[in-house]
Amino acid sequence: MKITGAKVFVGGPGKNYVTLKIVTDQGVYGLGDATLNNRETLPAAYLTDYLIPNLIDMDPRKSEDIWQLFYRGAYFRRGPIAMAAFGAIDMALWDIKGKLANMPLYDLFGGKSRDSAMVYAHATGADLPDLMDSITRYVEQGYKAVRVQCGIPGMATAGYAVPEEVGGKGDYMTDFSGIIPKTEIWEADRYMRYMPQALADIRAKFGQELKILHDVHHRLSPREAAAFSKAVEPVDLYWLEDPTPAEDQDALRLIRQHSTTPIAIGEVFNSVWDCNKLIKNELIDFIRIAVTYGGGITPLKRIVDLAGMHHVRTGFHGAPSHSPISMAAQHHLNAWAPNFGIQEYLVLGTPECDALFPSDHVMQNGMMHVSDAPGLGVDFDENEAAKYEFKPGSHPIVRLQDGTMWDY
Ligand code: CS2
Ligand code: MG
Repeated sequence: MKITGAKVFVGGPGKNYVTLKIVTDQGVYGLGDATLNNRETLPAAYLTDYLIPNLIDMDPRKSEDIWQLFYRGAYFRRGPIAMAAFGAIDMALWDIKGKLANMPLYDLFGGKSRDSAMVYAHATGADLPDLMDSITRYVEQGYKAVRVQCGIPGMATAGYAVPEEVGGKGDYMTDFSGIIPKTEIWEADRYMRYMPQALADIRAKFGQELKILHDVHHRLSPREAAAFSKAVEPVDLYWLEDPTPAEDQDALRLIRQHSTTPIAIGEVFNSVWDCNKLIKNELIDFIRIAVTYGGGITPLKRIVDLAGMHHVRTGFHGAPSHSPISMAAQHHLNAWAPNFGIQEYLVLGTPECDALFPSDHVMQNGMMHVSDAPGLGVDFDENEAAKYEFKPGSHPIVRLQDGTMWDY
């Protein structure tokens, strides 16, 4: 059996999805997602210019050897661009494997460990009352877990993941449009004075059953992160995410020494080596690495197993930049993983997105029911894809009040 061709598509409704399609001499094809948010053309070029020419004539069933070949053979390996490109190939080869076996991927991994997998939504508010309304809407839809973010009174700009207009209603998505980034202003002391009480108010209003998550988005120093984790302990968060930038992994010890608040980290990680120390030293509770930037299903299965040995559960990244293809790969991993925790779930869910990626993975009452179709269980409509073109975007940047650059 041979790979006879592969093609990359960039574009989509409201997002520049990077979709890889690998075709074989037996008519079976596989799909992969290489979407690297706001840098989408880079993994696309890596695939088109370097990897696809090597794939032609290879046996698509040898997903392990092909992964090792590209990873070890790259020399300048790791990093989000290369790993997103390897990840897309790996997903597509697993998709082919499942279709050849006529089995959904979760069965190839070892079978289902649960009937459905809990997901969490993003509730946001310009201010706390606005956030409370947003949470109410998700609770009414049956969500059992909600990530909560709101504007901080007195902060010059709205802050991470909150609407720019006070009192704005409805779901908010960060404005990534345009190549010149927008600027947000960050004030850690104001945030630290306000947010613990806001989280306590949310707990008081919604009761003990709701799973409450909060994302600091890498903005606190290790000491501040330790103090914040301790201050929010009575809220009983499901997790506190990215309290501090994770490049300095030893800093996580300080948080552990001061608090029992569960910590989730890893959405910007690219390999098992980024996770290894945090998992082995049991400095985190949830690993957030994504199947896309983490290099695909093959390495993620290893990370899941390593995590399981150290009481670390999964909580894979699921920002809207992930296409339904990588989300499908994660739905299968989530159905199988014995140490599954929760899944972030924000697929656009518009009729345009559903037309581009037809699938029968079903989200209901805050639970994801994985498709039983062979392979990934998601398709890609090339006629629909022809409607979209690449539109460059940028993450906002963050500065302190005096202009000092900070972490977004
Ligand atoms: C966020 C991300 O979903 C999350 O937890 O931290 O949305 C992040 O801001 C984006 O993925 C950046 O591209
Ligand atoms: Mg996050």
